[in-house]
Amino acid sequence: MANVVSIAAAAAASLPWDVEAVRADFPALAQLVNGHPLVYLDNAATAQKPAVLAALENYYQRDCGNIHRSVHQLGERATEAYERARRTAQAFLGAAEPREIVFTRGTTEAINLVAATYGAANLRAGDEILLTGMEHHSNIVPWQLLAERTGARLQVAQVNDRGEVEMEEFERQLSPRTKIAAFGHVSNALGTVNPVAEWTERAHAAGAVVLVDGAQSAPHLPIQVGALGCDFFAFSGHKVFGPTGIGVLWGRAELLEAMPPFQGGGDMIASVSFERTTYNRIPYKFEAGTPHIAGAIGLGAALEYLQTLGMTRAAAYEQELARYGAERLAPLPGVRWIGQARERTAVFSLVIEGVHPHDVATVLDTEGIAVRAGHHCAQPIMDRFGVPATTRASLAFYNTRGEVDRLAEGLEKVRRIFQG
Ligand code: C6P
Repeated sequence: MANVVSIAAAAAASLPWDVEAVRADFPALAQLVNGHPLVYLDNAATAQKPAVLAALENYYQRDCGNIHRSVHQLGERATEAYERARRTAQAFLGAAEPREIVFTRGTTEAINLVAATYGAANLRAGDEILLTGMEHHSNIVPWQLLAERTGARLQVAQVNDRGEVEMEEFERQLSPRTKIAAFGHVSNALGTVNPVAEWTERAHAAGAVVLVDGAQSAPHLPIQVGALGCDFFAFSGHKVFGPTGIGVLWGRAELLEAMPPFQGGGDMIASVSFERTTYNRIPYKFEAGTPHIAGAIGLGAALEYLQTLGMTRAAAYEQELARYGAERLAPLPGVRWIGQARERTAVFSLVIEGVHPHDVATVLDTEGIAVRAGHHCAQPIMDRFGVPATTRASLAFYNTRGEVDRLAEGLEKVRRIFQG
């Protein structure tokens, strides 16, 4: 796994990060909100977009045809652009072949796909599915549904006070009954970067198949699925600076080939009769119906943009910002944040004594600062830390130290308003 320390070291030797030039690629950042320059710190929920709009427009205004079925020029161009996006996603993940890339609606659908196909075909009563205590609901509920259908059980590796799952705990929850281990690479609620390559090795040794929820790592860390060693990796387009409604499931070809289809419909078949249907080859077997063609093309444009920027340099810059944020927020009286993992991304899940997280977010919004308040679709980890909700600031490579200062000033204002 690309760990944060090695990323920082690699970046020390590379070009400086010109954050103002990067910001110029994101038109939404240059607006006033409530009379203040926008400070967008809700990147874990969804990220702002660079050049993808041009790719969407080009598809809708020039190349608009359906894919894989029309021999006319527009259909051919659309198919080429869609399949090029698949190759870009393959390169972005370091996957072996384009056919290992399945376009989905996002991380949520990707995990549901694996649970409903691989899971339903391979799990039996008494089998176990290993999760961790910091999973997003999208990486809990599909497995609960599977458990209900099959009689399998969920096992949960618990989180320590720093917001980490210790290796001993992870291993304690593994057993020969573990058939699937599914865990987040980066926690959306805490920012913890999990040692997923090491966990994968242990899970494989126990005989389990491994799914990594990459929704919060793909936007912030260079990903090489080969180095992670996992069997499935899922991420969402809108969090990697691309469109909503599109995402990727990467899976090992031999697993995808053996899995039954997810949904039935056009394009996922080789032949259909009322007696018998045979299925298309992968990845088309899992892409029933007309897909989100424009979304895939837009996602491809976003991933090409990230490749040009360089994920290693972006991650190193974000690590610098995370350090600065910790320095700036730690001394604020009455403000604490949950999750103090040794390996973290630039996420601050804040709790201000005596102030409801939604009130914090509302006051910050009057200052033009966008954060998220709530349980972040990760209620079990909120319960673990004994809070119903937090105010979460989640940073990206286009945020600046000046914006972190604005956040700190905004939090001071919250305290003045509510605590006098
Ligand atoms: N987390 C957040 O504000 P979708 O909705 O399918 O694009 O992604 C789901 C998902 C899965 N796993 C993790 C770790 C996630 O963080 C998310 C989405 C957003 O934290 C919206 S709830």
